[in-house]
Amino acid sequence: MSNRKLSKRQQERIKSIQNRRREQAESKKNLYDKALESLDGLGTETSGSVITNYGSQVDIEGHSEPFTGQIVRCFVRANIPTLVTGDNIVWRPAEPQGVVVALEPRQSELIRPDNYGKLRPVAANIDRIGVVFAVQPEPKCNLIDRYLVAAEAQGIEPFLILNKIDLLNQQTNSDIDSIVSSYQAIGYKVICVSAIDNGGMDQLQDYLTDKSCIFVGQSGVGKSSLINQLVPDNNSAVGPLSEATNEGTHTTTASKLIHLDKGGVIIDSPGIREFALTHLNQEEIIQGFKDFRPFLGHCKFRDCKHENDAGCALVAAVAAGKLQQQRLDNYRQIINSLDN
Ligand SMILES: Nc1nc2c(ncn2[C@@H]2O[C@H](COP(=O)(O)OP(=O)(O)OP(=O)(O)O)[C@@H](O)[C@H]2O)c(=O)[nH]1
Ligand SMILES: [Mg+2]
Ligand SMILES: [Zn+2]
Repeated sequence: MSNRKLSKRQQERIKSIQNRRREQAESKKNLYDKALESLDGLGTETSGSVITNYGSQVDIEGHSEPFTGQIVRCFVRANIPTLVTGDNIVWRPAEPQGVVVALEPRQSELIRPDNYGKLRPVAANIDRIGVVFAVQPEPKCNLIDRYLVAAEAQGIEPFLILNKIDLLNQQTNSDIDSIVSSYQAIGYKVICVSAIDNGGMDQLQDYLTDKSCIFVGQSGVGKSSLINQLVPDNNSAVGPLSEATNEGTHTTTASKLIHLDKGGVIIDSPGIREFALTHLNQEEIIQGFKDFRPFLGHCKFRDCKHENDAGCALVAAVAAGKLQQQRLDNYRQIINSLDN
């Protein structure tokens, strides 16, 4: 009896979820149909790429004549997955807005789970991830390591950018130096720059030329400032650090693709506080610590947790000075955070 009751209730719940989904899909479709009615002279299909996604609409750049290089605001056909900066698309021109009608397959994508655990692409078709940190706000190596793991898992080459070297002084110098040298020791490229006095910018410019790169990192590290320096025509909003906390104030709210004068593209992205890695399994995470790789498979026990287990090859490597304690700590922190 109770079984039947339960299953009836379950059935009702499922029905109501399905109804809600149908209503949502229909309202999205109605919006799209209404939007189409308001358009004049829908043109033939042509290629383009996504510059910025504003939610219900996107800015795209035309790839073929007569729209080459033009930025056009577009609606997005209802059945298309969430578009992100860097996506290649098919669109149809119209007045006053165009319509995106198809998404081309992605060569690469940076993805991360949103606050509800749902996977969201961040950017597409990128070949490098520039993880930006700065003398101020204080660097968070755990966040840097999370970006490195995500990049390794996605097969996109990461590198590091230390910004605001104009602020280095005796007090900050040794801490920052040790962060830079620790990542260099692992084999990551670290480019040290200042967006204020232009120090190191030529090296950064050369490293980005002809590549498709995204700048990621904490709010306030100077991602947008660096892009404004790299591309003088670009005028992205830049915001001060909070006086109370010395943290960034989340100035950039949507990713944006910008062309580099010497070739290649750079994507500015909103600063983030945390980067969950719940979409990766333990194996993918540990493989993302590339300095661990020589020691993996050498622990005494196959199910070693690399905590206080006897015969742990990673712990031994730290004791022998072959691996950094901070990296092992960050790995453990990431693994423990997966349970929450
Ligand atoms: N001293 C110094 N300040 C800098 C430098 N680069 C950026 N800033 C300052 O740092 C603050 C934050 O810069 P933004 O470019 O807005 O930082 P962001 O990383 O884009 O921040 P979000 O968009 O919030 O993620 C601003 O007050 C900039 O003027 C630098 O090289 N040196
Ligand atoms: Mg910004
Ligand atoms: Zn171990």
